[in-house]
Amino acid sequence: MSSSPRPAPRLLQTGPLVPSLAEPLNARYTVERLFDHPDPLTWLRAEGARFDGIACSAGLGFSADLLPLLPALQVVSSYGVGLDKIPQDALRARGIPLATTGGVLDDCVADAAWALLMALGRRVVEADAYVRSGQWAQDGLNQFPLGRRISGARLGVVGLGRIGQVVARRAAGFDMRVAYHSRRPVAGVPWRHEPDLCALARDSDFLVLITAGGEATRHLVNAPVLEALGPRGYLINVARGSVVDEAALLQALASGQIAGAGLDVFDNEPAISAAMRAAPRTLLMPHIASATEETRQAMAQRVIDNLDAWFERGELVSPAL
Ligand code: NAP
Ligand code: 8YV
Repeated sequence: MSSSPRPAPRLLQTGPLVPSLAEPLNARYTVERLFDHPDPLTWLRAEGARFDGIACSAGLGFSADLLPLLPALQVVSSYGVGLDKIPQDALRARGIPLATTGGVLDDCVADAAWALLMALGRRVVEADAYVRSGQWAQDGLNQFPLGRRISGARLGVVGLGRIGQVVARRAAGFDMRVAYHSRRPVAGVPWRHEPDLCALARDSDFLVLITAGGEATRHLVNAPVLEALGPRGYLINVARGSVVDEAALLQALASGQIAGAGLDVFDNEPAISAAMRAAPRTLLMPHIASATEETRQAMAQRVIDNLDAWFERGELVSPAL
């Protein structure tokens, strides 16, 4: 007698996902969307026992309140690498493995940090506006404000994890002097570890933030760090808005205490403050550091690969917990 095929595992989708992920996910699994329900917790109290896995994104994550309502939960697969919106402690306590897209997006996030760094230093966006507005024709040659030299400059990297190491590696092509800050020195890398973040800021022309987010790094970059970075120092943040004390940053930009900032991430994104939108000497991006066609496709595929590996073999391709 042939056994009937096993039903597809049931996934709870906790927030919106890009179509390049949602569509293949729906084709392979039985997926239900928590956020379609007006009172999600009441619905989960009745239905939660049916779910084997969670599919979520790093940007939205999900609340720890969901977990007690999911007694059969086996695995969580997240689109992205940030863990700041994922209830890591509660997952760990239940022994539920978490997969992210760690490693898949390193190059593109590092490239985006470099795009901000180069554009800030060489005033690319201002220069474009200057030419288009006709101001160049009015001023004549060589009137546009001078930029800053990138080659040979000093790069400080805050957080030398997967992405931070790629940011640092790229600097070799620009003959830059690189140092980094993290809680623990990283073995086997050629760059100097600086345990004092103010000292690193003081010694940097460009300070790139690519630490983890969450409580441990909240306002790591505060008024004293910005003061140390100084009027010739640029801040680049591709980590999380919470890593920077935004009020102190706005103050430092307004007073000229730092040279400028390139930001991909913010407090309260996407509804960032009016003060931030109007801040001088800033380049702002809408949290798109990983957003290339190639990388976003690879991230979607990795979310699925992690789920398939779990439900087929009890393993994860890129475990984070
Ligand atoms: P990772 O490999 O886990 O590296 C995280 C780094 O942060 C490590 O070097 C860690 O070193 C450091 N760190 C953690 N807590 C710290 C603290 N309190 N003080 C100083 N350093 C600290 O992570 P990753 O894959 O490189 O990603 C890093 C972060 O980038 C993610 O968590 C995410 O928030 C952000 N990200 C943003 C985008 C975007 O679109 N803008 C895209 C991808 C990722 P120690 O533990 O030794 O301190
Ligand atoms: C994505 C990110 O924009 O990986 C992360 O932590 O911040 C970005 O890659 C995000 O995950 C999409 O929700």
